[in-house]
Amino acid sequence: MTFINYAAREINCKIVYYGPGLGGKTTNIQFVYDKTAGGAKGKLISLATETDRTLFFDFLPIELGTIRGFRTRFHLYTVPGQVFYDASRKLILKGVDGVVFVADSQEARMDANVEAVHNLKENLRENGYDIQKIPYVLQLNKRDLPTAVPTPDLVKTLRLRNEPVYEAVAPKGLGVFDTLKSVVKLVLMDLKKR
Ligand SMILES: Nc1nc2c(ncn2[C@@H]2O[C@H](COP(=O)(O)OP(=O)(O)OP(=O)(O)O)[C@@H](O)[C@H]2O)c(=O)[nH]1
Ligand SMILES: [Mg+2]
Repeated sequence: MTFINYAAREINCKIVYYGPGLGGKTTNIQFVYDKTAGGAKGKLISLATETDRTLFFDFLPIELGTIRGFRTRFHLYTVPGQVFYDASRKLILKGVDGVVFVADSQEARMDANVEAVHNLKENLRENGYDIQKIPYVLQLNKRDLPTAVPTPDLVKTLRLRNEPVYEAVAPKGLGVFDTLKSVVKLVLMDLKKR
């Protein structure tokens, strides 16, 4: 639900990072925050538990230039991945324009990945969105770990449609901006269609 403010000549889009607990969603937007120039970013707001797990969401507004005279602002959100925060996840998906699924490549997290994909589908549906149609990118994070499952296997299990797939090591920033640029592009293409 892109918000276009004609008076202020602004386009506001919402991107949600979704995925299993500890998969690296917060690390992704933390990296974006660290590498984005001061003028182009707002405050990174994180509501976290004492152990740095996302409690409600993280929020980061960034500005990505102008399109036909409109300033475009992307609001990046992460959901809390822990299973019992489902009500928060559902709420955070309201008004979403694009989704990044951050998968944890570790073998031991495969069930959690599959469950999170299923949970995303369900929560999108309950908010009136179709996972087959919404701008969507799959990120395979934690590629640096020795227990990482081979990429083709992850793709086979987790890819939902022909969505773009990126390998990532979020703390090092590998794949982080490729993923973001890709979902931004899909959101803007989607916007053009309307
Ligand atoms: N080795 C490695 N560790 C990572 C990677 N990405 C994230 N981590 C670590 O994994 C832990 C969890 O990362 P977060 O970004 O907090 O995970 P999250 O998905 O936001 O977790 P929740 O908020 O609980 O849903 C942190 O200790 C990160 O440093 C990666 O690519 N490789
Ligand atoms: Mg988090």
